Parts: sequence; structure tokens; C-alpha cells
Amino acid sequence: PLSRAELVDKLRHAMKKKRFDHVLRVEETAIELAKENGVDLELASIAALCHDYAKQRPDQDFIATIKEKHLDPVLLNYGNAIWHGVVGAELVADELGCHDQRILDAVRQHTVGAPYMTKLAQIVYMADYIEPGRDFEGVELARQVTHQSLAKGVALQTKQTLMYLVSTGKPVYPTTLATYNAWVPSNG
Ligand code: DGI
Ligand code: FE
Ligand code: FE
Ligand code: FE
Repeated sequence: PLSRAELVDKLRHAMKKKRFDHVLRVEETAIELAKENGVDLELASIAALCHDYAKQRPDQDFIATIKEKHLDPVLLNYGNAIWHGVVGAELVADELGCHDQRILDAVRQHTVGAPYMTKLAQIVYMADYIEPGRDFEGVELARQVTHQSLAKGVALQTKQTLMYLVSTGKPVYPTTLATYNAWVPSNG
């Protein structure tokens, strides 16, 4: 497996500086959340660093991967927002040589979540949402809630995301809705 330094070097070349700086802030936040929740710090670091690896890839790379790996064809109805995590995990495995399923699941689930998420996957999902560079309305509440309870943070983000998608008429990926049903009614 790659060392953190090797990984950071690859990431620096895989994305623009603004995205790379976001990735480093997600790592920093993921490590904080890992300390609070008894999760391995190195796993949190590596998963956070990998989460947006594929964000700046052309659509064609994702479309080719969906076809070659016979991933769910429903994916073809979506775009980069869904692909960079769900399909991006395949590129993390193939191109970064990361075959740790715990890390790949966290990358796969970082945008759409999942009905069952490990603590590590919850941490990456939340660190992406509350890292110090985020400044949407309600982010301060999201930070407080997440440091209080990771599960309540997951529920809050999932509910906010679904409300945003519905209010702007954007298509909801089926896993996003399944995440809502699994997390929101029980952690509202
Ligand atoms: O990659 P980042 O910008 O750091 O963050 P992210 O991977 O969490 O992506 C967030 C975006 O993804 C946000 O604009 C909402 C969008 N998104 C999340 N779930 C869905 C979705 N977009 C669509 N169309 N459908 C979804 O189900
Ligand atoms: Fe992302
Ligand atoms: Fe996110
Ligand atoms: Fe991100």
C-alpha cells in the first residue's frame, strides 16, 4: 500500500489546488472525528485523502468504468456528483492500489451514504460536509451535532441533502433515498 506521503503526492497531481486543499481539510476533520469515535487514525487519514480522488476526471472515464465493470446501469442516468464516489472507488482501487474494502466503501459512500455505514464511512461522509472550508447556512449547527453524535450528523446531512435535491428538482440517486429512510426517521 501507498504511504501517506506517496498518496499526497499522487493526489496533488490528480486535482486542482482548490480541491486538493479541501481534501487536506477533510483529512484533518476526519482525524478529529476518528479520535472522538475510537476509529483508527491512519484509516481515517487515508480514506479522507482518497475520497475525492476521481472528482476531476472526465465523464468518459466513469462511463467506460461503469460499462467495463458491469456496474449498475442506472448510474448512467447520473453525473459526476454521483460518479466520483460510487465509481471513483473503482479508480482508487485500480490506480492507487488501495484494496482495503473499509476505505473503498467509505469513498463509495461519501456522497450518497448507505443504509449501513461503518464508523469510518460515517466519518468521511461527515468530514466532507463540515470541514473548516465549508460555509453554507447551518454548517455551524452541523459541526456541533456531528461532534456530539456522529449518527445524528449523518441524519442531519442526509435530510438537508434530500431537501436541497427536491427543492431544486435534481434527480435523487436511489441510494440517497435509502440512506434517508435508514438514518433520518431513527435519528431525527
Ligand atoms: O465532492 P464534494 O463537493 O466535496 O462533496 P460530495 O461528494 O458530498 O458532493 C456533494 C454534492 O452531491 C452536492 O451538490 C449534492 C450532490 N448529491 C448528493 N446526493 C445526490 C446528489 N446529486 C444528485 N443529483 N443526486 C443525489 O442523490
Ligand atoms: Fe466528493
Ligand atoms: Fe459530502
Ligand atoms: Fe469532498
